[in-house]
Amino acid sequence: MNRAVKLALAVAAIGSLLAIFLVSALPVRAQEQEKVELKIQLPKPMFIGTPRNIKTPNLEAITGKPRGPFFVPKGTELVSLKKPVTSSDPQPVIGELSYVTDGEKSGEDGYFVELGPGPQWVQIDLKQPYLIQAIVIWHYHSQARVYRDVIVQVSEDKDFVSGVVTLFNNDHDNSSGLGAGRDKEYIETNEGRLIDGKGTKARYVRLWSNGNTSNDMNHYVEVEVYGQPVK
Ligand SMILES: [Ca+2]
Ligand SMILES: [Ca+2]
Repeated sequence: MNRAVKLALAVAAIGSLLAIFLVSALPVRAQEQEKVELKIQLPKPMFIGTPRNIKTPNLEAITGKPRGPFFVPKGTELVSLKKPVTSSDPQPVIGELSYVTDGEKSGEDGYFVELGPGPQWVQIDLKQPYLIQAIVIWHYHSQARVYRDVIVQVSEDKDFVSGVVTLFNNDHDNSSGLGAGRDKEYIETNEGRLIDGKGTKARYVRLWSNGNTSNDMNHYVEVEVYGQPVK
């Protein structure tokens, strides 16, 4: 066999190996990365028009437009429904902690849980780790208001001592003491606020707030966590 033939055979062999690799690897990757629009069931809006007189230093621009689509990997599902909820305020002033994950999102009275004043958190135990793609929060949506120091963290540690990832933090002046955040404050609506989970692996989700522009109390109508099981 002369050198040219040997070289041609070697190139052919490498080429076919590469082809096998590409054919076997590509469909898996394409499947993993296939994105679909996240479908979120929204409650009925409770107010319309321009929010009145909200004075707060770190508010995002109000567009009045609906939230655009949010895309998640195919196979992402609601993983928080009816999951257990704990809180820094274990005895809510109004309602029950279970309201946070009961699937009811109405803005009417009787659907929100009220926690005491000052910085408070609620925590959802997803019962197993998930790749978290999105968290949607409805604090209270029958009146335009801004909740202070909204901080969303995830962890595999139920005490949030180690491995804590902060996904959202709009406490621009660090008044809640968890570190200053760069996210903007926002007005509550029936759309809730969608936080990008960025595929973070975690079992527990902890959400902080520190009163709001109408009163010092903390409220939740519902929190939804969307994720994929960890394989
Ligand atoms: Ca609820
Ligand atoms: Ca603050």
